[in-house]
Amino acid sequence: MSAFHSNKAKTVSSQIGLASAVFGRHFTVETTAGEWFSCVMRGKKGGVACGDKVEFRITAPGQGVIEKILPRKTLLYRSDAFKEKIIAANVTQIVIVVAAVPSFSEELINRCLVAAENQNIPVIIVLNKTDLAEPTQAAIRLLGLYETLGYPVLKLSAINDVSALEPYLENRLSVLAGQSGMGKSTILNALVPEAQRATAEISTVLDSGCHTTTHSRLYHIDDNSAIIDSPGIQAFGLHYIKTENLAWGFIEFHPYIGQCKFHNCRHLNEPGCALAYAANQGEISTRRLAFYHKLLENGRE
Ligand SMILES: Nc1nc2c(ncn2[C@@H]2O[C@H](COP(=O)(O)OP(=O)(O)O)[C@@H](O)[C@H]2O)c(=O)[nH]1
Ligand SMILES: [Mg+2]
Ligand SMILES: [Zn+2]
Repeated sequence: MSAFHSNKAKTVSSQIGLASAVFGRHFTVETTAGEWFSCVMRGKKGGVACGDKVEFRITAPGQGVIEKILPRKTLLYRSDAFKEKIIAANVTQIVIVVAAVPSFSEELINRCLVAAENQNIPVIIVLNKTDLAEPTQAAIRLLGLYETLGYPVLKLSAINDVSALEPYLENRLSVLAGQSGMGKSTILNALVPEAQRATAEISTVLDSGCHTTTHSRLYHIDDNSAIIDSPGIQAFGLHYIKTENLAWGFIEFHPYIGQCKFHNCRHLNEPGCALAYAANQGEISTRRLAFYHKLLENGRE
């Protein structure tokens, strides 16, 4: 072969892969052939998220440079006034994990639901640690509201058995969301034994500052199902949701949007507000309307 041809052969090796691990500016990209490459992004740009389909060029055995992120089907991210952080790309389901012990934040559930509705991503809520029977009762009552809104609430004791979760994960790319200590790593290790994510003991104050999960990773469950574990999902800044779009994040508000007396009603104290009326009539939950108000008024960081 001439020198011309062999040079050319070196430069045409652009490939498509899946970003399956993100460590700051370093990425693992895997191909459908099952090869793994340690990659960086071309130039200074970051922005590759776990779950991204990328175009990359092999630069050395096992190494590559990501040249392009392919268009995303969904993008789950959070932001405050200063910066935004991508949590995962292309996910088709969010699994919110909560447990009665330690106590969970209902506000975080609501923030997560707003982000999910914004991207049209289905959600399931997993109530873990149901072996802790007594505290679990109160959590079941609280989560009843979300069940009536149409979000499945699955009761689980991950230290015993996660098989009830498996059918929900089939043929989807899911992302695990939830505060530290809820049992996400325990669930993941049970689903994907080779994951071996470190589980954290959260019994002491010292431990609570030590997050053992430090980077985003995608784990294959089978050929068509995978799950992403992401550290960035404890806080859920919604700075990017515009005021006029916030109500759309509350699924049961949808029928009332546009029915208020004022077309630019913010659903606070305006006269003729259809949402306030619906809450008075018991058609929507005052708890959810209060979360809406909180997000509207206190900023969405
Ligand atoms: N009782 C009980 N404890 C659990 C269960 N699942 C996880 N844990 C414990 O909760 C703690 C936090 O779990 P971990 O998986 O690290 O939570 P993560 O921070 O959400 O990843 C660990 O001590 C786990 O052993 C469960 O189903 N029942
Ligand atoms: Mg963990
Ligand atoms: Zn209104």
